[in-house]
Amino acid sequence: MKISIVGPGSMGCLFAAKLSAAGTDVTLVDYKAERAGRLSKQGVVVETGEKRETHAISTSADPAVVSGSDGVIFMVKAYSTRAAATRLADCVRSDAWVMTMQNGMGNAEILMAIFGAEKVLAGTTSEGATLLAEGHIRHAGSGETSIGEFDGSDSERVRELSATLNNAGINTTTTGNVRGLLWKKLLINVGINPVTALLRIKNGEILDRQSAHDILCSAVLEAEGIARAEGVDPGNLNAVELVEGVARRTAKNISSMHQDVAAGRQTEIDYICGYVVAAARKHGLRAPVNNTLRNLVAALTE
Ligand code: KPL
Repeated sequence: MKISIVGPGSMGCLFAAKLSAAGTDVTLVDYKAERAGRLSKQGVVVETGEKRETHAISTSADPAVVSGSDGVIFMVKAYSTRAAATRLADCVRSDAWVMTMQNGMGNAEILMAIFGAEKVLAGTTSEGATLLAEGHIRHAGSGETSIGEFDGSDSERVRELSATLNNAGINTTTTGNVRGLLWKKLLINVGINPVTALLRIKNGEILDRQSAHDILCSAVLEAEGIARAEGVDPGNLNAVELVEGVARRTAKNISSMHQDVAAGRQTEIDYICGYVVAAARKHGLRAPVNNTLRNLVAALTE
């Protein structure tokens, strides 16, 4: 299977390195030509505990590189999905799939509008990775990855991709309930990302601080209520325990939003807490905890 991964951030580098180490033909796609050149030359460096490995990965800013791929995984920030997909729109093969493996909501809808609904897969991962420098990451905690057809159908291409990811050591399951899956990931991001970004703490520290943990609980329970108002079945779960479990497994990770705030970059808050607030409004409901978290994080980078 030949895969293109769009976005050389922490998660893009992690997936590219793991797939390439397992023998999959993988290409990283960037939009910055100079950075792509440097990454191709220096490779992707992955630190895991005391171990440090360098993986030679072909990286390109030429949209045409995706034309040889069986599938394209989008791992750019949610606010860049439209621009990235538009750049590649004419180069993705007619029989190829495209998959969002991003934080935040609304990415699959953008991919469907640009590539056609029949091409779109969606997935989530709770792997924890920190970008230490360009093309240099720390894999701070393993997590679960789940993928499926956006329309919920069963398909050979999803089974094949799942096998490829598992073969690369990325613990992957398939699901027929992608909407529930995306909301489940949203609950994780709602509970962990803003709190860690605002307090500048690692994921695990939320569990050690009573007040931080209180905020996590209020934000997650509020968002879960909105998911139910949306008619989403996030599965048989205790939402707070789900988020606590991820915080525990990725305890040493610096969440993506914390990394963004520390680097002075735009965050994905509008696609996480902001999405919950907008979804609540559609049903005549309010989501004051998520609204306040949204405003606090937005104020940090305004
Ligand atoms: O998705 C993440 C993120 O940082 O964005 C988690 C799962 C919270 C891991 O840090």
